[in-house]
Amino acid sequence: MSYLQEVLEEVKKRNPGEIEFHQAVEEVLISLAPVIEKHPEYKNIALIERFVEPERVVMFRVPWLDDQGKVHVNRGFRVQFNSAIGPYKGGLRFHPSVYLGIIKFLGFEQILKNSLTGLPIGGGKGGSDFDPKGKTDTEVMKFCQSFMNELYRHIGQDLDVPAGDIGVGAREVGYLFGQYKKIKNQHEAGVLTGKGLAYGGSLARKEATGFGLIYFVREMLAAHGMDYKDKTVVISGAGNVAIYACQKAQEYGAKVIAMCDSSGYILDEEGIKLDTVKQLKEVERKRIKEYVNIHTNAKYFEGQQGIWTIPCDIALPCATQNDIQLENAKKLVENRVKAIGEGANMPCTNEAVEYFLENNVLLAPAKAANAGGVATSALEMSQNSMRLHWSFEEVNEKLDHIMVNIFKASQSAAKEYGMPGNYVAGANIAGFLKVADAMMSQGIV
Ligand code: NDP
Ligand code: 2IT
Repeated sequence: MSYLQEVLEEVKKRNPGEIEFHQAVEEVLISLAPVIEKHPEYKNIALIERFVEPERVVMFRVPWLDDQGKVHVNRGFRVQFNSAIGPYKGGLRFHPSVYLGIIKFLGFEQILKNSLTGLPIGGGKGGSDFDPKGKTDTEVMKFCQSFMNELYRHIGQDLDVPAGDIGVGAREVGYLFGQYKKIKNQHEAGVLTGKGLAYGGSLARKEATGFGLIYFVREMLAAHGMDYKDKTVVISGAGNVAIYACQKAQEYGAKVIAMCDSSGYILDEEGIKLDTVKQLKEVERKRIKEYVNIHTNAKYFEGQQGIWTIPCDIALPCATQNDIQLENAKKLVENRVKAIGEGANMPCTNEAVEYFLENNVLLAPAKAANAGGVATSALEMSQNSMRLHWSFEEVNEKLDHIMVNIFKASQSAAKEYGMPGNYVAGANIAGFLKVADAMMSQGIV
């Protein structure tokens, strides 16, 4: 058995039941084989064994009172995975499916993603099995305050800097920040990112993940002689990432025809009217099916998975993990999809990724393609440290530049290690080499 295979088997044995974590580790370790061949010294210092083991895991009780006075108990998590290149950095996810295996997969991916940004941020992730859906503002606030009553001990602007993810947006970050400030009696702006603009947030952070995805895919298409003009695009999700991916794709002349939430999808052959989606999702917090009441030409289909049966040139999964499974991948290829851009984290199963690559579909992997969000979070931290604000244009320009660099790094690593055009392997290798170098330099810690 090879060194990497041994480590993978050990990960599965030591972390029983954490299937998403196994999946994420497997995908990365497979692509590191040529790196280990070139650097046999990594084995002697157990570099990979250390890389797959979080530096620290915190799990805690989050009790809160609903509006009727009933007590609920949720579970909170923060996984501080790797601090080799900077303070732990990564979002918080509030979703009923959250358990340790999900947070560990996200934290593990975040190490390499953050490395790819070229900015000084380590990898971490957190969250809770709390479901914000159907809760009142007061209930969400009380939950966030209780969550922070424990989390504050473990975070700080030079220690660990959380942000949003599924179910955590500006509203939740605001309540979390308010409670942190109350406990610490200090306006430590850089402790959280994705903040409101009135108290230290960065312009363009809200747009950053979606815009960044579109910039990365633009570079990938260009490298293969294509662009967005008149391309048909299908986007899963209707949250933060999906909305701003849609906006930028439309600006580049693409025709986005479908979006979804976890209940079902809308198909608008004339092109999605994004203002309606923003109003329904960002303002009213309603379901996507309401869209067809406003635009009667559009159709709504119950069930989210059917979205992948729609013929399109570019598919952008921006909802959640394992959204595109092998069967969906086969259907997309049959319908002649040209490119996949992963806006969500691990939205394609490993089998689906393999199938796309075998069938010469361009694939922009999540840890490279959605890194614009965390990169802009790091720019928010910089602005907080300097106590100043950059304009929207300035941040957006920096973001574009970062995405171009991430594409180039993934492209050249893929080429150097004998897999040209395989941006999945390229991103894993480019991200890993910097982390490995930093870990090597810092001794056995
Ligand atoms: P939001 O909470 O804003 O939106 C999530 C969207 O995905 C909603 O439309 C939601 O539908 C849908 N969704 C969530 N879970 C499921 C599910 N199990 N099945 C089907 N649809 C689902 O989250 P974000 O847009 O912020 O995050 C989307 C993805 O992007 C996640 O994978 C996240 O990790 C990743 N990401 C986010 C970044 C950020 O800056 N926000 C940065 C990089 C990656 P519903 O409302 O019905 O639940
Ligand atoms: O998955 C991700 O990169 C995020 N949810 C954003 C993390 C961040 O710290 O901005």
